[in-house]
Amino acid sequence: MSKDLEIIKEKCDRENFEKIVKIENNYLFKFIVKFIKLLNPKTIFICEDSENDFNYIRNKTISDGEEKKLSMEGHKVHFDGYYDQGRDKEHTRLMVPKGVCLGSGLNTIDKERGLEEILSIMEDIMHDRELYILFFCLGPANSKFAIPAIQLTDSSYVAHSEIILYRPGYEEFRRLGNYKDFFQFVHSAGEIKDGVSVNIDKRRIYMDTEEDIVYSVNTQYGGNTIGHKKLAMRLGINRASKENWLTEHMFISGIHGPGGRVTYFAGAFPSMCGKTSTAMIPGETIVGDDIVYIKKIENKVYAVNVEIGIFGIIEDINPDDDPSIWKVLNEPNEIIFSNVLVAEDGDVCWVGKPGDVPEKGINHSGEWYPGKKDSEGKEIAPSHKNARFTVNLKNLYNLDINYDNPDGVEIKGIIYGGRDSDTLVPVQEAYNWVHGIISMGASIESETTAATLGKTGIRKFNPMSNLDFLSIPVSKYIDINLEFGESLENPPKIFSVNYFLKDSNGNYLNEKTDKRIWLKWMELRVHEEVKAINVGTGFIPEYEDLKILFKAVLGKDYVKKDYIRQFTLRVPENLSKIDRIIKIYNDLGSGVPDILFEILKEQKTRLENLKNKEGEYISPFSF
Ligand code: SPV
Ligand code: MN
Repeated sequence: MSKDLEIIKEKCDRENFEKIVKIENNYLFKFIVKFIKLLNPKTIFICEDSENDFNYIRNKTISDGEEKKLSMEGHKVHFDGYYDQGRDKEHTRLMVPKGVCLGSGLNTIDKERGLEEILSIMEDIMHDRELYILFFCLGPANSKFAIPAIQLTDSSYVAHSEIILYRPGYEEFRRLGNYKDFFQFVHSAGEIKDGVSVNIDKRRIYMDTEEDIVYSVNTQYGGNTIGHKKLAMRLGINRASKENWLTEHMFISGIHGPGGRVTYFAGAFPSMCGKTSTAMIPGETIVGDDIVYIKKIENKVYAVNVEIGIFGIIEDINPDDDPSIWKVLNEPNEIIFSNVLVAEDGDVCWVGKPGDVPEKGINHSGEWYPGKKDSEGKEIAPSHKNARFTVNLKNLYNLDINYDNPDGVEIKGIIYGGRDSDTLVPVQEAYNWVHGIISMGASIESETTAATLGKTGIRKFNPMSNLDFLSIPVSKYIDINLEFGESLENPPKIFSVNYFLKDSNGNYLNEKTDKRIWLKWMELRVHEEVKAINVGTGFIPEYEDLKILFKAVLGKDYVKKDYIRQFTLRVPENLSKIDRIIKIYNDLGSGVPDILFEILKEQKTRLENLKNKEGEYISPFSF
């Protein structure tokens, strides 16, 4: 027996030891030993791809208090600490070796310093705890897309979330044998009191893309801890950049067109800006809602959902707007609710759920009652804005038949969205790939939300909605996106959408359901079945086509007045946006492709000419 296996054996019982030996991967054994020495767990549990092992984790969530059972079977609730309710951007850092520069916009720390800090925080941290070792596969197993990945954690909640959200990977590891390029995640919730991490001041999420390893400590919130989610995204973006494919913050949906045709779209939106609700839109079918790998295969574009579940926002989920999720949440499926309000009878409540709010209950602040204030005097809502549900896709009736297809689905359209109250029209199509990547994807600005800690409502630059997750310089990332489509004869069409446009009184100009129409219109555009109007920033829909779609899909009369209000070209706002984006890229310094400035300046000239001819606010009927 090797020295490494001997060390592992000391911490395992026979059953668990046999499970690890069967993988026959020396790189894996070395990795585990390194962390046994650092974390010093009391015991180790190895999780195979079996219900038996998954049940072990599920039971642990209850016995160690990280989750509690709710009244409906399969439903459980987990609370993160009061100050641990979102991604901690400040303490999430890429560790970079000396001499490497990732440019501005990315949060970095010198690798030597970072490692020293994180390793010292993690030292001995599991001395009184069990270490769970879990294996997953990002993307469908045994496919061109698959990336095997391992999670070490002492949190049964994190382990449980991953069992719901990712494809099992123990058998994939066995199949691969002595394979070394797996992603590695090491997490400890740190000291726990009343089920939550207490040492929040020492919360750190440090990433090492050279070694494909991410460390996370003293936190429980999923975006900081579930390795295979946003932590794997940083590793994925780095790997993709070297191998000429893409890792994106996107949903995938099958949009159902005329004659039973299904056309797949992928769409990037910043957190809490309608990505999941778009993926879940009634009448269409979902492949995924958060993270995709996109590859070129024989001159076409294919994508897979990296995950197999949803870690979705629960606020405002209601039976009318979200029938599929509503059904899932009200049936005895395996669900983890996080940071919701739990009433005395074990029923779950969230802001925006139809019905009365209970007079008391338990939420992320402990015992809750209406009017309760926190230590800063701020009133505590029944549920946190970033409260979520975790559920496997197989429970959805609107799941697309290709959701687990190892070949992926062919992507014909790419959508970029953001939270923009005053600039972009509700939907428009780019002139071509390069124009779309630059003027839409690379130019996304979005008002901040509660998905990250900090102030909300501030306009922030967020290229491809991926800025938080980049592990390579922004300029290089833009370049890779440009190149990806340029080599294709027939790249996917690119669109931008804006669900958040308001009038001058601050009222939304669209109904939530209008996005169904934009999707149907984009589907028709991909197949060149409707015309469009060139307005200088792209192509917008013709009124008559929307009118037909509104009637057919929503049974609504779409009046000209609404069309004009929604699709009026707002020239001053568009010009200011271009100036802001040019300044941001200028400030990034060298490396930004020249074409980016050229495309934006051309757009500016087009808009200025239009302004001279037609004025500042131009009706779509004036084109
Ligand atoms: C997001 O914030 O984009 C999410 C949830 O999808 S998190 O896991 O926090 O990233
Ligand atoms: Mn996300």
